[in-house]
Amino acid sequence: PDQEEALKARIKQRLAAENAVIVAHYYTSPAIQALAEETGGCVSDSLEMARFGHDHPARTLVVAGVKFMGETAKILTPDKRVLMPTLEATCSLDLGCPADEFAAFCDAHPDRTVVVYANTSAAVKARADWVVTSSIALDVAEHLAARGEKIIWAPDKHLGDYVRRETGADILMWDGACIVHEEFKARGIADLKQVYPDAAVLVHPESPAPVLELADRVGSTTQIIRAAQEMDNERFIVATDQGIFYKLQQQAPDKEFLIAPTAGKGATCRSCANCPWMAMNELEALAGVFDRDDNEVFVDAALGERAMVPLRRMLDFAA
Ligand code: CIZ
Ligand code: SF4
Repeated sequence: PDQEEALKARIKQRLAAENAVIVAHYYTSPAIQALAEETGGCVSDSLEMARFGHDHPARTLVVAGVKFMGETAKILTPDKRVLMPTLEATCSLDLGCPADEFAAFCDAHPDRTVVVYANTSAAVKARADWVVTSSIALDVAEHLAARGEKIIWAPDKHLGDYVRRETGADILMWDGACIVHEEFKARGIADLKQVYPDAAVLVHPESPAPVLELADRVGSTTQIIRAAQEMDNERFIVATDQGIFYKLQQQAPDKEFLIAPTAGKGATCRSCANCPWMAMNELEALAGVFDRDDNEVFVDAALGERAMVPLRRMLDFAA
């Protein structure tokens, strides 16, 4: 604890000296989220992180999340310095959608509007017509379907399936998945519901269809937090990364949250459903963030300009 306090004090001092602010995701550790809040930074989903980083006057953004979030920040604010605790923090969706293969896939279907999830590289975004996050995925698909547009959806097939079921949009799917959300098990959730019949089930749409079928609400991280505040239930079973429990407990302190079961784990699992790349955002790495030379995010200027187009479309649509 003393060591943690010392690290936090050091980070605060460096943030002030460097005119920097922390932009953190809900899936980072409680210590990181608390520090971001104490220092005037933000804790949010990837859409709000993008907006916050763009609007904030700080010269340097310290992005505590995964690589695509740092890249998005750099694309939207090329004049700012964007640092990350480590550039090794990536995402199975980003890894599962290599830009060259994706470009060939799009080239083979030129009649389709290309919609990519925010969880992709700058090069994949540069090939897209739209970028979406889970909080606006349904709205964008509905908008496109209403205009009669056929869609390429990448990379998350579970989110894409959900969008297709809900909107009836004509979707050609890339085969990608999130290694965290894909592990939630409908059987385990049903068993837990037997123990706590009063609990409402909140599910992120990166989860497989059988899990979504058990949901009382399906939504993005922000929508899950809102549901927990609004719904009358006192107990919730939550199928998303357990990092979100920090915000859930903060925003709904009188309620109880249980992590949805994943493969081979029991109902009281505390270490499951935790993104290994988000977990790389440790306090030690954050304390050293200004002193290394291997953790600044750069995006090729021409590529960034092309990726900016669908990103701006996303922000304007969500506004
Ligand atoms: O699973 C993720 O990485 C999410 C939910 C990102 C986001 O949009 O906030
Ligand atoms: Fe990617 Fe899943 Fe980790 Fe989010 S939780 S960063 S989608 S691997």
